[in-house]
Amino acid sequence: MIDPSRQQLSRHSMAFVLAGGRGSRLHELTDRRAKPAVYFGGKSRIVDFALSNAVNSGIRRIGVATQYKAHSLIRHLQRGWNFFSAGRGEGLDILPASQRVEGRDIYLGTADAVYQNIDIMEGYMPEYVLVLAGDHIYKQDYELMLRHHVESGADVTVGCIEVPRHEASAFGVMHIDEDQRIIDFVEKPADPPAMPGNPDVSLASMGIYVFRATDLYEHLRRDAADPNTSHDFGKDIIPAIVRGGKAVAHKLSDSCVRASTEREAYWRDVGTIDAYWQANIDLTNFDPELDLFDRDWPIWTYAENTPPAKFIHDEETRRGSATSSLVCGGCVISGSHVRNSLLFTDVRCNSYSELDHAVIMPSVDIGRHARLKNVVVDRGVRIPKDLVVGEDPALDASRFRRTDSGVCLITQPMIDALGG
Ligand code: ADQ
Ligand code: ADP
Repeated sequence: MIDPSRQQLSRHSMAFVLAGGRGSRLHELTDRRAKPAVYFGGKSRIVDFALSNAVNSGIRRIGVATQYKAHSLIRHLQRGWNFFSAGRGEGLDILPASQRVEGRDIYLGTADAVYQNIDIMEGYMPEYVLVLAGDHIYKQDYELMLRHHVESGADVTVGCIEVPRHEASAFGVMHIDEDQRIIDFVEKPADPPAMPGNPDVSLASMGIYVFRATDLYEHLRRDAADPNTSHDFGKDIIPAIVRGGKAVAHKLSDSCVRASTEREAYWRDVGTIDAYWQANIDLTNFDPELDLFDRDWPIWTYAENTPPAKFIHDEETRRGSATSSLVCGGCVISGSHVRNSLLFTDVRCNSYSELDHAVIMPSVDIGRHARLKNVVVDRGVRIPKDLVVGEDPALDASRFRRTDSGVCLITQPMIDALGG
């Protein structure tokens, strides 16, 4: 049964998605597109997760700040996220840094990206603003986080997760008291503090924040007038509120979709080639932690209109199948074999080729007799016939971007450099 009060707060809220960062640890995958525009999970882009969470939570007013290499991202947003009803005050605004503040044509930091759009936000008169990062994979009901914010009377509520302490220096790390009030917050500490009684775990910021709109504008205006800040939420705004106001931590497990314990709460940064490959390959598991088949919390996206995936069994090769794999529309697997792999739209696998633990982005062509194992292949790459990757580490490292754990990223310029 629908609870009529359920979406009250989200209906009066605006989501502001920060989608301007490069994500430099993804190397060539973000040479031409921002990290939020990178493909994920077969049909989606990374940014679709934050946007779908917002829409599924009941939020109907969204702004997306873009900066770095924004064309691919903007095209995706225009094609896939234009279903709002303007007549009912709904909508998604794409907000490039566009000299809205005199003398500035870039966003100096995450706080500045919001600050430069205050006048647009004020025009929509939201009561609460949810600041989101556009580059994480997770499912969260923001309505519950909004409620927590209102009930605790905080100046800011910071979404957080428990992470292994040895990984915590990539995050804002906090200490909280028994009422979940943040008593200390350090951005990306070299030696991250552990959680009390749990020396191997730290409490990390997810980089998502809830504010009452008028409070947010005030904090941002104060920050903008201060010559000594870097205009960043994690470095400046949040620590300042922890020192002088009330900041409260909201654990993902308290509003995570279909998970109730901290351990079950799924959240991935996918900011490195290894993490990106692993999170995509995990989807081929029998019972993956991230359920893309959950109809109650769909991940909305732009999807091309494609014919069905086709599997052609070839008598000569005795192949023509995919096992434990996700295969999107428009793919043709002909006389080849695909296992534990994820194929995005319009991938061609030609006779005798083999894919194993491969993440293959749209419109890739796999030549005859090619064998690829533990790879990420960028959009549109033409894999030449007979290419073998994943069997000779030294050779792989000399031709492609090979990670320490043996995953190879393959792009078209790398293929072109092979000659022949
Ligand atoms: P980081 O992820 O390192 O830390 P940052 O690189 O600033 O922070 O990116 C945050 C978000 O803002 C990303 O979605 C990025 O795309 C976007 N972004 C970055 N620069 C931008 C700009 N100039 N204009 C528009 N958008 C921009 C943050 C917090 C940490 C927290 C981690 C969680 O600072 O405290 O732990 O997120 O990943
Ligand atoms: P998407 O990320 O949407 O799949 P592509 O991978 O085709 O798109 O390209 C990413 C971005 O780079 C897009 O903005 C596209 O217009 C641009 N682009 C594509 N090919 C080239 C190229 N050869 N040189 C420069 N820019 C390109």
